[in-house]
Amino acid sequence: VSMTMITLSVVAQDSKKQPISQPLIKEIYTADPSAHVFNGKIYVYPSHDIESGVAQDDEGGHFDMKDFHILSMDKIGGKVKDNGVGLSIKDIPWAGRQLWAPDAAFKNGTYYLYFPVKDKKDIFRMGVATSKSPVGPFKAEKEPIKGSYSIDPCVFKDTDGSFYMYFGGIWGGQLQRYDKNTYLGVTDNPKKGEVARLPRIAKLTADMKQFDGEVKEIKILDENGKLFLEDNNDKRFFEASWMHKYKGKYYFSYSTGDTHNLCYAVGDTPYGPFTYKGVILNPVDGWTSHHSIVEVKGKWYLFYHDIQLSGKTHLRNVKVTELHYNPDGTIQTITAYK
Ligand code: FUB
Repeated sequence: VSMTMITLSVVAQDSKKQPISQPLIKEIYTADPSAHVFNGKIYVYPSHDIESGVAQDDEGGHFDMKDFHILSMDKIGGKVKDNGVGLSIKDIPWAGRQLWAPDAAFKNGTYYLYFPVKDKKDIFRMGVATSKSPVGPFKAEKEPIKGSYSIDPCVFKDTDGSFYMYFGGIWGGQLQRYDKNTYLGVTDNPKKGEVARLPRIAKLTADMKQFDGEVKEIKILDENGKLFLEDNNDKRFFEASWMHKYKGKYYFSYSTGDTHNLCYAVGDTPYGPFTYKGVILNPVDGWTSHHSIVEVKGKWYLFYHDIQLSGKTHLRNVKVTELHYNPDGTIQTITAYK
């Protein structure tokens, strides 16, 4: 997120446009929904947007979130419950500011909440917190995950029981500050002509609290097997990683940020390479687009957000709509407004 996002914060809303779905919850602002089915129930782990009064800045400082509320529901279309504060920034010992998009996982009776937050030096790192309940309260580890950086963790459980974290986000998400997992310091945003920055993957250790080995880049290739350039900003990775598996293939989906598409690429292993396949969700109202994809009782759903309730880019609301595949495994593009 960045200043461009702020200046475009109120995207002109066509009054004739009708949203295809309604906010899951209207009492609080929520964004970046990571949805999971745990023990037959649906849980959504979103960011909790607030108006904190922080001035807008180049790096999305006004996305100044301070806690997480976990949402739950028995079925899609059913009553949505806000389970209150599941984790607060004041209970993360190393945190500075900006508690951004989380994800969650379940293993051996414990729920794990993964989150990016800036440390006291204003550098994004990834943290983990645990609970015996899917809705918390979660207890944060004392330190960030070693070797973690940038934003937007997605924790994926493969069918063999291995867990992987996908992550990264450019501009305010700081991914461009790293080369070969080394911090370069504050750098310019990626420029046209450069190869687009790549999302990262790390396998998780058996205790789910650390990276098992080196963080690796994952390749997103065009139909000719070439990496995207920064110039291809309608297709290249910006932020909001998500991984799901469908009919044995690995679907890596993400936001293109400044062009506001949610798109996807398909591969044969969790590490890729992934070949770009198309747009899942056309741009929504608001600058950011961030999602998850989950199967519930044999149907597939896209959880996403827009700014229907507030008209402001930093006060978002999460939604859900059904997602459909074509017989060849490609995903039918969704437009969030009729
Ligand atoms: O919610 C804060 C940031 O905005 C997220 O980390 C990005 O994915 C974007 O949605």
